[in-house]
Amino acid sequence: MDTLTFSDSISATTRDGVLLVLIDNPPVNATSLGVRTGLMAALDYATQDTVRGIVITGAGKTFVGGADIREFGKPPEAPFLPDVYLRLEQFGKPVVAAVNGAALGGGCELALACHGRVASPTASFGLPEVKLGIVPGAGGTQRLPRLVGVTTAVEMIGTGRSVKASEALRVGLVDRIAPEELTAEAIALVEALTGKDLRRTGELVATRISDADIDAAAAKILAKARGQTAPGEAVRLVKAALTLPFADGLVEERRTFLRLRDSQEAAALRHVFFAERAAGKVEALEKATPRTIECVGVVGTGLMGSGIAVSALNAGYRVIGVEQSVEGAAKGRERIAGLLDKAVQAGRFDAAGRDERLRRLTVASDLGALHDADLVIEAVFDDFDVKTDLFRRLDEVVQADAILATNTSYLDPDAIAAATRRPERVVGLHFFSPANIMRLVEVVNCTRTQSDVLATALAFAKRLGKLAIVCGVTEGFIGNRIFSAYRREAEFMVEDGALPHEVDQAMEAFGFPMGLFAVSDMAGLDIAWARRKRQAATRDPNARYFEIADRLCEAGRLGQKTGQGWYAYPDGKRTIDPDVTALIVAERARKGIAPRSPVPGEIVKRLLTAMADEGRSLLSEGIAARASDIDLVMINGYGFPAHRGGPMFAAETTNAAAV
Ligand code: T1G
Repeated sequence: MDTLTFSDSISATTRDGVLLVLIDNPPVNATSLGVRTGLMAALDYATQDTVRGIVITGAGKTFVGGADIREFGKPPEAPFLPDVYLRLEQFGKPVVAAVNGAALGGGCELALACHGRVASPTASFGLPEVKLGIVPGAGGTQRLPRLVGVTTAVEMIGTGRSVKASEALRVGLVDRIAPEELTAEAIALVEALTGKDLRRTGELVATRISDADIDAAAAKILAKARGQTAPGEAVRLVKAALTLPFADGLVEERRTFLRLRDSQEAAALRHVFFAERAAGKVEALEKATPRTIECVGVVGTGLMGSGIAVSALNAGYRVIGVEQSVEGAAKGRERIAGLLDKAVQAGRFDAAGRDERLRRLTVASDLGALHDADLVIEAVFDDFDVKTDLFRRLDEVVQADAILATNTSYLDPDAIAAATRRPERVVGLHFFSPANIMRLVEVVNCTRTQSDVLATALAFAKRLGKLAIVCGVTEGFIGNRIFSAYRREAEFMVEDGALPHEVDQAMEAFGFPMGLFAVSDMAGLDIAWARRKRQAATRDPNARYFEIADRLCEAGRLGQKTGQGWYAYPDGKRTIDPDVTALIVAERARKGIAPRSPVPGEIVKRLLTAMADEGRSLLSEGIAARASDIDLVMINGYGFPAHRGGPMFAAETTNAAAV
């Protein structure tokens, strides 16, 4: 069979009069200019009488991963994707998509514009544009509701959720699933459509189940949007498919897409997209070979340890939990089984999946059980003596090439490593609670950590599906150091004249799910208080010290758990408490501070600056490898709104805007 070449990324062969078009644009077959011109050339070629129809498929494991996000910063070049898809949909012969993998964004829109869709069992379909701060721009908001109904379309496009092939078949997104010969099945569908009136998606009528269903789906999406524009715009466009003629709907969609594509929100989310892919690249490790990990030990199966154990079980590892007593081990196993039950109830996997995980779990009360573990993670009480003693004992138990990882949040992992005879095998794995849910892990490259140990820790974190960010040794690593700077500045603002609820309201309006003082009340004020009391003896007497939090703790106001903290919680509802305001006023007077209320915008600007300044220190000290890593830590571990790009991105663009 001769191969026809239509562009640098589109080629074709012919089988039984059907033109088999292959999109080959590594790494994800993004619909770059070459793909668009090649598809147009293939359609020109297919007008010949010898061609009965067209099958389009992708090379490699992805069908089409969407438009080329890297082109977004540049002026769009014709032929534009909507025009390519419109021509394809209007084509006089059957065009069938043979979806061999992920069909996302423009890839899903390509499939929607075809007259039929056959999927491999591993195919998936999604319109994730809202995750990039935009909306589908090549017909997705108008074609999807016409194929699967408005309610499903609102949910899929408003959340950006992907659906597997089986769900796509159920909702009517695909016509067939081909477990074997995908291309042959697609050719068969071309034959079945030949000579028939072609079902053009744009000519279908979008079905409405009920306004209540649509509004319920929309309400859920808007509630989670928290300051983002794209989800609301996506919902508006999908609902417009019920009222606007198809052509008008396409015009409105394209106008909205172009407006959002140039928005700050889209720039921020594109920054996050590429930042996540840069994070995993650590130059120093290019030559390091990760060790094989089969058996993972977790010492301490409390809240953190049980979450880590579940995360490792989900990734397919054998897991050995260790507690200090037989009763503790039984409780630990129960806790882990409870988390697995919750995952079954949430539909993450079925009962068989849970049982298979439990078969890979052992929970013992003797460290000797870890003799053959390849990696041991400690998740015991965050006390230096407890951890160093444990590492000394582990040193005697595990194999010489086993890796020891500390989950400490604030202690010095170098000092913990020094308690062992082989500090080069010690690394930090700072999980965020709950560890089976939170994506973020700070992988701490201790001073003596060997490069293959670090590479192994990174590979392990990635296999757990975590967003692994490498950092150096400093108190609080990246996240807690930035958060401490944020909290310190917020406290000083309260001393200077702002009130806690004003700070919280400003940061929640910026996009944080909860303001800092509300978060402190939820976590409990006593934890930080205990740390401040431990540090009192070595604190610099000349440094500014915020005492109001101490006054609250001394008054027994420890947060939600005591019904009072920065706020009062009558019936559990967060309420501004005049007693706290009075205490703040008194403290300012005692320090001789003449309070000044912040001007609009000052709170956000001052707190973002504090975070970015600390971030710049982390970069200059070599603790963080790149500014975008800092953004990812704050977004994934501390609620920084992704659509603002993270503290470093926000500070940079805010400054740029100010210029
Ligand atoms: N454009 C440009 N580069 C992309 C890309 C894209 N759409 N998708 C991935 N890459 C790069 C990525 O940066 C990385 O580069 C490499 O490919 C491998 O990615 C018109 C306007 C497809 C599921 O949002 O979800 O279509 O680091 O590590 O794990 O309405 O990539 O190697 O240099 O993620 O196998 C909508 C985004 C776009 C999908 C593959 N589409 N991509 O996952 O590989 S907007 C998306 C993904 C749009 C239309 C609108 C995933 C993947 P490098 P990877 P993977």
